[in-house]
Amino acid sequence: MDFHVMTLFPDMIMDGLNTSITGRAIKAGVMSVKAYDIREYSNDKHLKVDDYPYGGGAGMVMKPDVVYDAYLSVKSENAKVIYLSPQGKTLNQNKVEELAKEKHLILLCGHYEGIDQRVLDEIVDEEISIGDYVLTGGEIPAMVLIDSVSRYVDGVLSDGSTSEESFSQGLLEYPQYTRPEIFEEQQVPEVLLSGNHQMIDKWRREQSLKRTLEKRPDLLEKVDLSDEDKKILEKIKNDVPNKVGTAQIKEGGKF
Ligand code: 4GX
Repeated sequence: MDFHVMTLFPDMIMDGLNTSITGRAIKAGVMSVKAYDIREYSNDKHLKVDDYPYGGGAGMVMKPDVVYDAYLSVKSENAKVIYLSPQGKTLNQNKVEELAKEKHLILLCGHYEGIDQRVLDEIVDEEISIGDYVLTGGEIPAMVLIDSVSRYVDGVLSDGSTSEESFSQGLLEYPQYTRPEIFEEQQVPEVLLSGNHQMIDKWRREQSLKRTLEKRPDLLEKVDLSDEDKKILEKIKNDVPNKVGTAQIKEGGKF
């Protein structure tokens, strides 16, 4: 998979993604990341890329002609263009999996007060946000998107850990433990040492359901639960009274 990033800070993208797992994947050739410096497409001797907003107001706006010329040198037949902005639809794991099916993605990073609307209307296929907070530019969002999508690219992860992970099934992950067996007087849950994989799987499913109920009860509304899952959840709710997400149900709206 090929990621093409249009940015005023190409080093930020390359330094970030040439590290760790994405860095290894790029070196192995299973994916590529190329950053294009928008400033190189300025048509002005001072390399200006922004200007004052028509109508007045604070800050600067990135010039449409410069961004368009950069785009013309990057564009390819079948590449989808994504603009990272707080006004986009929030990125989630379903969108990540969907984007991983593309062969080429062009990611456009804005700075200042954003980019002239006319060039956005001309070239952008999809606007995506990484969350409801404001950053200084679109580079970190672009890196977040590439990092999350790369996990679904064949050959990036050594094991098949994306197919199993519980978040992709709409639940939170179960807790993990490694050696030593006792840490600060806390023992690793006995079942994990039993070697009984049927019991281990059952315990982990229970832990995923319990965690999701306690930390992110909103996720349970969207997830497809088996009859067995529903039974386990009922048992958890009755076992632990007054935990988050259980009080309203048990007390019938008393709070
Ligand atoms: N998820 N930013 C975009 C420029 C900008 C300003 C105003 C449109 C309107 C962000 C986020 C994000 C900062 C990237 C502002 N664009 N991007 N940039 N949250 O905060 O994606």
